Order: sequence, then C-alpha cells, then structure tokens
Amino acid sequence: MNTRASKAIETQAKPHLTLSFEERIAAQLPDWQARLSRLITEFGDEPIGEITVAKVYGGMRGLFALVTEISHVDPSLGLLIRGYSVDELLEKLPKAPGSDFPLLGGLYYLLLVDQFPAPADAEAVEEIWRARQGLPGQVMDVLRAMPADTHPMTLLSQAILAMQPQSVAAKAYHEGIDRSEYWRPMLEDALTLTANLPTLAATIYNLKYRDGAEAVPDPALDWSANFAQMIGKGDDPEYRDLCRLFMTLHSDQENGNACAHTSHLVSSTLSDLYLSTSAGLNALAGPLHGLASQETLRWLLTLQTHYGGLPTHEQLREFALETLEKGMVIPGYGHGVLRRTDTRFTAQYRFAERFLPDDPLFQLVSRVYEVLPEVLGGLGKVKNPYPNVDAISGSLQHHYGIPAEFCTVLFGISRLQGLTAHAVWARALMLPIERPRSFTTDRVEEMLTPRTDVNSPEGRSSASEV
Ligand code: NMX
Ligand code: MLT
Repeated sequence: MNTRASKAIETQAKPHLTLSFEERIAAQLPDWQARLSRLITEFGDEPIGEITVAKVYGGMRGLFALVTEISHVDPSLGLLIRGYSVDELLEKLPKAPGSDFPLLGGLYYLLLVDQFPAPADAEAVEEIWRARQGLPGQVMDVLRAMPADTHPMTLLSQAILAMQPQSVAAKAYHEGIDRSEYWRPMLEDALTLTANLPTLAATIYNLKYRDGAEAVPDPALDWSANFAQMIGKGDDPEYRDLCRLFMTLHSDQENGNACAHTSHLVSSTLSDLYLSTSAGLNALAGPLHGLASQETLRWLLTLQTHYGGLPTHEQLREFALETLEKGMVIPGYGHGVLRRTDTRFTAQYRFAERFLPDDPLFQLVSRVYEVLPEVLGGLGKVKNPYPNVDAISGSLQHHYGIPAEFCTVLFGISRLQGLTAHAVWARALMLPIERPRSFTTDRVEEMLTPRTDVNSPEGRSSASEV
C-alpha cells in the first residue's frame, strides 16, 4: 500500500484523464506482481501469525489469513479504505453537485484504481455507469415469479444470478482467455453490475411496496440519488444525501467479513462476478451480519411500542436484559474486530443530529447508546460492547419511510462496490484458488496430547501431514 504522504500528493494532482480506467489499473500491476512474487519467493516459509486452538474453534477470529490492498479494519480507528478513515473519505471525496455528501463514483474509483479521485474521475465513473444501465428482461421475470412475501435479500441475490448469462468474463473464459488477462472482462462485469444496482434495488422495492412501479434511472442524477428517485423519493434532498452517505459507509470492510470472504472464496475458483457476489449477499443476509440492520430497527420499534415512547434508562436496561435472558443477541452491538464505537455509526449519528434531531427513534438510538455498553460490558464476555454500523442505519431509513426488511438490500448494493473491486484485484494479481485444510478433533487432540494409538484411521491417514 502507498504511504499516506504520497496519497496527499495524489489528492492534489490533476485528473488522470489521459489513461483509460482499465489502463490505470493495468499500469499498477507490474509493481504489485513484483512485490507479491518477492514476498513469496524470499519469505514463503516465514510464519506471520499464530494458529491456535481457540482461533480454529472460534470462527477464525483474529486469524490473519487473507491479504487485500483495498481496505483494512483497525480495532480503534475503524474502517480505512486505501488508508483513508471514514471521516477523511466523507471530507475529501468529490461531492455530488449541490450536496455535502460524496459521489459514489469517486469512492468506486478509489476502491478500484488506488488513486484518490479528482472530481472529474468521480464524474467519469458516474458516466461509465450511466452508459451501462439496462436490466436484462429475465430479471423481471425471475422477480415476478417469486411469492409476494419473499424477503428482498433473496430477491436481490436471485436478480444478480439472473444477470449472470450476460457475464463477459464467463464467456471470455469459455472462449479460452489467458488467465493473466481474466481481470479485464471481470472489470467489464464489475462496471455493468454496479451500474445497474440502483435500478435493481429500486425494482425490488417497487415490486414489494409500490405496486410494481417501473424503475427508470434519470441520467441527470448520480448513482445514489438515482435510487432515491426511482423509489419515488427523488424530490427529498435529505434522503438523496442519506443515500450518498449510506452507500459510502457500507461499501467495504476489508476481506474477512462474512460476505466479502464468501465472495472472495467463490471468485477464487474463477467463477464470474455474478456468481461470486450473489453468494456473498447470501452471507450478508444473516442476522449476525448485514441483516442486523433490519433486526436492530425491529428491536427498537418493539422497545418503543412496549414503553409507549422513550423508555427511561432503567426500563431500557430491563428490556435489554430480557432480550439477553431469552438467549438472543442485542442487534447492532458488538463486532468481530472493532473495539470502539464504529466510525460508520458515528457518521450516521452526525447525520441524524443535523437533519432529524427530534425524531423519536433517533432519540431512542441515543438512549440505547447511553445504556447498552454498560449492560453488555457487565456480561463479562462481550469483547466490544459498543455500537456497530447497524445500530442506527435502519432508524435513519425508517425516518424516510423505508421498511425494516429492505435495509439490508441497501447494505448489499453498497457492499457490492467492495466485493467487485476485491474480485477484480484478486484476479489481476492472479491469487490462487482458496483451499485450506480441515482437521478432525481426534487429530487436534492427538497433536496436542500425542496418543499411542497410531493405528486409528485418523492417525494412519494424517500422521505425516503436519
Ligand atoms: N448481544 C449479546 N451477546 C453478544 C453480543 C451482543 N450484541 N455481542 C457479542 N455477544 C456475545 C457473543 O454471542 C459471545 O457469546 P458466547 O460466548 O456465549 O457465544 C460473546 O459475547 C463473545 O463474542 P465476541 O467475541 O464479543 O463477538 P464475536 O466476534 O463472536 O461476534 C458479532 C461479533 C457482531 C457477531 C456479535 O457481536 C453479535 O452477535 N452482535 C449482534 C449482531 C450484530 O449487530 N451484527 C452486525 C455486525 C456488523 N455487520 O453489519 O455485519
Ligand atoms: C461489515 O461491515 O461487514 C461488518 O461490520 C461485519 C464485519 O466487519 O465483520
């Protein structure tokens, strides 16, 4: 990764308009390939971490087993995209016209190209997206064929699979492309898929909540504002800005979170982007992951109804303890890596303070924040008793009329920015198919407390492998 000093210089540099988008990535590859090859050749046998029994049985928590240049989650600083914190991104990324919030095109440029975007670069990506808009007809057929009560995340994942027949990467592979060039059609697919996400999400929204109103993008609007416009909220500048903020904040989160890791694994088989990202979304749809944004909103609404408004601190403590006693988690709190309040929570909190300070649900979110860290901390086992991104995201969407069950779709179309960027770079650096090994518990016990029974089937088959 480049140093922060060189990034500051790039920020001030003139727009890089002479090279095409694709060639800007291509120009960076020889250096990266040389760095990786040197590391593997010179240090291939050096350990850089520890695999412990607790990590193997504990969901691989804290096990560094993946590499990505695109983003990193620091336990204290939070999400860093190409080295930039959430606050730096919100301050420095080129803004949508007349808005204080970023154009998603600029963020995608940063994710993919690893150069800080000038305003013209952000606009160029938005333009590339405009030129690629248009959902294949079978997407509507697939969506309409599903029962009306199908969860919107199921529809999103299915709709992306329904787009798969148009994959240029799958076609290129079938026709015999050199593997070192495979990232180029992957980039094509990445741009086409991401270009169509606002329309896809709006189509699902309209099918479920607006009698199937047609979603038609407005070429005058940016990517995020277009989603707002296509669900009938385009006239509300606040909601357009919330979309710009939301899409920026949820776009990436290094490579170890469940949806990124799933998508990365599938893509390592040289599956195309439609197949790999649809798989990633299925992981995001789990309640311990992205569905937590829906679950948090539901939990808050139940809490509000239960006490007929804003509960006292004591009532809130009581309600939280009841949830825990039922053996459930408190959604929106805790994290696998973070050990402080999520910076993405704070950024949304600031939005609420600015635009909806009197919203009753926001006041409840604030009160929960005053009480929950102490309650969860008191359990003595929760490593991070502070709020994550989902502790507030659904409440903000609720303020503008978005149903709880739709919140994870918004998370999904934002996160597809990161998933697609990771996949393009993984293929550009020709990372191999992932194939870790698994142990049996017999084998683990044998390694830790050597047994004399070497004739057991486990002992015979694996004695020489470790
Ligand atoms: N409520 C109740 N218990 C919790 C919570 C919580 N919010 N967070 C952690 N714990 C428990 C956890 O279940 C585990 O208990 P046990 O040993 O009995 O199985 C214990 O505390 C230790 O867990 P941690 O090591 O602190 O957390 P871990 O890395 O395993 O899990 C989460 C991280 C995010 C899955 C967990 O904090 C959680 O379930 N949070 C609520 C769901 C949520 O908000 N998910 C969204 C995450 C962000 N996203 O968008 O994906
Ligand atoms: C995410 O944004 O993916 C979540 O915070 C979960 C994670 O980082 O594990």
